[in-house]
Amino acid sequence: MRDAKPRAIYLKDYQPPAYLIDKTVLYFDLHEDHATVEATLHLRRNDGVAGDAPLVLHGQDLQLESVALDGRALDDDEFQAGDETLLVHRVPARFELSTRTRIRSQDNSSLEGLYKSRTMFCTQCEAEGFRKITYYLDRPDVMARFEVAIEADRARYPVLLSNGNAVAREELPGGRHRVRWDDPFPKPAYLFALVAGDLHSVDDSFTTCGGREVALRIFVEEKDLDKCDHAMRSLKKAMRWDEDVYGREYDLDIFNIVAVDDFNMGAMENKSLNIFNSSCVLCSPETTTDKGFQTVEAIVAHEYFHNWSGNRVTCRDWFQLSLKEGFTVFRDAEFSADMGSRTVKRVEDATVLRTLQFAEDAGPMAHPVRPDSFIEISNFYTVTVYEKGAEVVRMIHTLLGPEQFRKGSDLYFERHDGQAVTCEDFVRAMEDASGLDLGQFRRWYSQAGTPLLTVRDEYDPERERYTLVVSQSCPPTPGQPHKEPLLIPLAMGLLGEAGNLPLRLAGEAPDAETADNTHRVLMIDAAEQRFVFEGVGEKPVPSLLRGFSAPVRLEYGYAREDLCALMRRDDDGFVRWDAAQQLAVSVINEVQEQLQANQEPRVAAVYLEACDALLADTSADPAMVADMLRLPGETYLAELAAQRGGADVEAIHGARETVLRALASHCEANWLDAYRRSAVDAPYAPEAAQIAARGLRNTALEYLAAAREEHINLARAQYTAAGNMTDRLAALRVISQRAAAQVREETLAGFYRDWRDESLVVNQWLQVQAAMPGDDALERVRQLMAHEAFDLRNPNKVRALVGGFANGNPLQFHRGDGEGYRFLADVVEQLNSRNPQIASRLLTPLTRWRNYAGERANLMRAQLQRLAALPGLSPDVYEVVSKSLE
Ligand code: LYS
Repeated sequence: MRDAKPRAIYLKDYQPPAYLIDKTVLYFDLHEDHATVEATLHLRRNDGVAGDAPLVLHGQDLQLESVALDGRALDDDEFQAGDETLLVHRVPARFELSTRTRIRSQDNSSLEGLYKSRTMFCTQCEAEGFRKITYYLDRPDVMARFEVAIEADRARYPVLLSNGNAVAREELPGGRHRVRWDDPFPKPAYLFALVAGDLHSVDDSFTTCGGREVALRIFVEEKDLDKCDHAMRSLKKAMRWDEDVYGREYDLDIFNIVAVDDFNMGAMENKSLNIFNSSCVLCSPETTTDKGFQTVEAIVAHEYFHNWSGNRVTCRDWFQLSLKEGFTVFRDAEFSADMGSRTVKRVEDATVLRTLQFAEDAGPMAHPVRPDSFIEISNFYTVTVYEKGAEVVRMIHTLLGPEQFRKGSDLYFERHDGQAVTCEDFVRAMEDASGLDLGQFRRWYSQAGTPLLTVRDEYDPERERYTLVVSQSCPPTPGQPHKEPLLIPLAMGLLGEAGNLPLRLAGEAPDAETADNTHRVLMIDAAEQRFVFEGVGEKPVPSLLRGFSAPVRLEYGYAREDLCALMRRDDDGFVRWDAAQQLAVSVINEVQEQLQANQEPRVAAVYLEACDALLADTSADPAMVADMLRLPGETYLAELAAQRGGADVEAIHGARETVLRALASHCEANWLDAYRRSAVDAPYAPEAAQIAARGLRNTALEYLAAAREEHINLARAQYTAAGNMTDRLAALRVISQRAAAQVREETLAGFYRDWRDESLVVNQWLQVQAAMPGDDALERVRQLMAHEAFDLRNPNKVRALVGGFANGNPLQFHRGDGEGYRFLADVVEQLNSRNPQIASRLLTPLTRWRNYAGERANLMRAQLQRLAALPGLSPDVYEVVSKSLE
């Protein structure tokens, strides 16, 4: 922790490194009360750098024991070890620098650098964690070959892993042993990894398209050996998919995954040694929900795909983070779409974007996909860099088409293999391969904020002309008061009485019509544009932003009947879902106004009937039906309300609950029918059809329990009979939300008795309780923090309980006396010094204080101010708090 205010760094100040490292030789000597790290760096002055440039290495929380240059120990006046750097004066053009440092991994609670998770040693180096291991040029544009030796107690740590290939194993005196690893691929330090533990592995193998036999291993604690099959299957599918779709083959003979319990993020793509949060690798039908299975498949694939998009071609600096993350999220989203249901995946991703990313764009931490500046890079592993970044790549895919896009990605990998590059290099490869000019498109990387498309239309029946007038704008964001027009691909169609109408723009010859002339992508590139369609024989309903073709908000004055028509009949799954959402939002808003005017609330009949009809249509995809009938969440509604002046938490909750109950009772018969008919008889499998059936059934259960108290019995019966965690947890959630106190408490207590030994299941139990209604909710959360099942050092537990409360229980988090805010700030204060990354992430809901009406905003801000005044604030928390108060 520093005393001076942390300072921002800027992309415009980027300078190439003064020195490069060709080879890094590391020796780790691991003990219970310390570890020593000996590093020999083979350094070389970079071209064009002045001969008197000092060498400045990064280092943090290190105890330096010795420094030697080309084998000669340096005197005290030949180097300077500061809090965060080691400076060596007067170095030759080529030399070897050897340091010996001591670190205290056992006390490292930041989970960054080398630390202990329960009984094992592991590392997390992205973004700037390697400097907590040894003095180094800890920046991604310095790529070195690594030779690593690990020495440890043989009984406690029989497994010693690092990147690349194991080249030697030796027994040592005193019950110790040593393994040496060589990684032939030069890499930045953030991709270094080390693991030492009493681990067991599930082994398999994969033969690449080029005939290379790759040994695949997933290392876990012995008790978890039976939970690795799905991850292994997912890995093999991902390896095959990357060959088929991107032509990318794996490049070493071994690929390891290790599961660790204490981990700040989901997983990490260290070269050939991926380290995973155990929640993102372990699964079994008994302990894991469908959603959990899908998450594991997606994250295993994501980390594997990084081997090319991230490791072989890496980032020049951390401002370019989206180069690897945006592209890799796009790749894993397409993989998931190919493995399951494309439309359902698209709807899920659009939901994440519209709820979380649009909110980030509208808040004080808004930043472009390629940020211009940051104080702490850990704060920029965001939905903007990842998910919006993926949408930007998706738009390039849409603009180029699949074949040109593949040519572009081939060129990108070929041109930049082994290099550390920029987002600009990616776009240029796409341009060079396709011949398309992406000049204006580049603004997506530099401009923050969510663009708004406002659409009007005119229909001229005489001339059979239909005109769409599309304007774009983008609200100001911090540091960017003025925005330029973007290039936005707007996928659309026109819905007529009998289906989609053929599309012909004025000026196009009738014979320009192609096979699919009912769908097209309009290029929006100016503040306002008109598109005139000819030969339109009836007034159509426009179907806009098909497939969520761009990460934008779109406003068009749909009548409710139009939304019903789209919901029922449009070709595009996203548009159907979005129409249902828009309809729900308008109905909820109407009820909110009625409630505020003290009127008897009336839920629009068109909406209830449209939903009932959808539910009765047994030919519809059950996953889509469930998605379409699920009401928008309270947090999303609050964000929408904030744009119109300020969110009233209670009114939103009340209105949503009224609509939910109306939908529940109006469709009760069909909900019951859906519940019964979507029971799955076959043995559990995490595959699309079963997941869809369970999704609809559990949605039906939620509505049924809201319709009538006696339906709680269905939930109780399902809870008892459930053969998998998806159904059991869904029933538990319904019981925890709607059952009478005694049933609720008994069921929760029984669940804990049954699952107390499964830490990941216990996290779900914590999260379910964090979201429980009632004025005692906060008290329950406080008590759970003292429960044996909770552990402040474990990020999964903190996220489940504290994050689950602050993000998943809006009514109680925003209670009028401000105690929810105080509670969150208290936890952030406790975590600030222990685990700054998690502390800073927890703060997100408080940063939205400007969204809330009246006194709530003041209470939220007061907690931010309290945090701002604390001594010893970490840069992570400092950045979020100070930007939120600006
Ligand atoms: N690169 C990792 C991933 O997204 C995340 C690293 C997080 C570092 N703070 O796969």
